[in-house]
Amino acid sequence: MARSLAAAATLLLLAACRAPAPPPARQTQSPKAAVTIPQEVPDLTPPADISHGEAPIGGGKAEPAPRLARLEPAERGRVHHIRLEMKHATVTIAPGVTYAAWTFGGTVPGPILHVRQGDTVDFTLVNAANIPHSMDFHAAEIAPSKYYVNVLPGDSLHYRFVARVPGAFMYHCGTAPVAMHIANGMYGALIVDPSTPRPKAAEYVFVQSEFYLTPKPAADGTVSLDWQKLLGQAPDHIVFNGMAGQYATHPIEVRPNELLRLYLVNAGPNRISSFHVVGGIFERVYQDGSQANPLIGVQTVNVPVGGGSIFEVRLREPGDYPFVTHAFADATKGAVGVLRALGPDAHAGATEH
Ligand SMILES: [Cu+2]
Repeated sequence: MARSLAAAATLLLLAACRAPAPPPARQTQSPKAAVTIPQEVPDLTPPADISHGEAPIGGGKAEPAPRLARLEPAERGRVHHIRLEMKHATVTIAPGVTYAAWTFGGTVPGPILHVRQGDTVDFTLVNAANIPHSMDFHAAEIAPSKYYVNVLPGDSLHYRFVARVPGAFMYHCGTAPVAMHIANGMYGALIVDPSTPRPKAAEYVFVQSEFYLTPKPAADGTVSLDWQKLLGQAPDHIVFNGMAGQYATHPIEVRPNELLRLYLVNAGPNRISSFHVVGGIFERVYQDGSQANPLIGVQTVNVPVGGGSIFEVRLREPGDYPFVTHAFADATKGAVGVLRALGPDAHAGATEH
């Protein structure tokens, strides 16, 4: 019995030795190679030592951020002559990262435009770039086939529209493929105040957007769009007003208990913004800018891609209050800032504890 078992084992061993060789792909993978596959291990050192400190937070006397978020008042006239030049430019999108962008006016986002309900926008678009571009104003009600047309290099386009509906509107290049033109930086915000003015507040505009980077910089050090990453919706940076974490390193100084009005326009091109102020509860949220039925007493509200909502909040005591998209992969990638409540209380009766 023992002998027959030994003989069977020998036969099995011989059979194994004669077995066909494994496929070449497997043969070339040594055990050492298998264990040296790089792992994406996050750095567990927090950039800042407070809740939601997803980026380093600036201390001491605050310097202005590279891009001011404060909303300038609308000009008094009822007709706004706006001329935007489309040009390709190098912009800084994160510390040490320069991007070969397509722009309205040389910046990403383009200029924040501000008018009142019923005002006329008299618009001239000039193409100073070397490929066709166009303009789509979400605040306008006009025929895209007439006005949102491609403008050739060196050419221009002029049209007018009435900003009939109040809100926080996106504008963007609508030339196909639109995702490419938006991801390269061709967007901005147009704020339309209602004809009955909103209550006085400190007002700020944030345009959220994404950048998808080529793995290696060009010879001049700039990175540019990685189209496959865009299609896979895997951005490298998600930013407010064109630069990762700029309002964390340069907090926005406000006063305790003053009414803050935050306009959040989500340019995308892909990611929903789940906007939230840490340590605050929104008094009112005008969803997608609608005046009807504002949300009252809410914590987090989604802003769809291509939409813009208006958030009102008061910070109840001095301190640093991060604002984020609560989709935290996106906050980690740069969509975080800080509102710093400092100085005298905006009104008596502030909570003390
Ligand atoms: Cu374009």
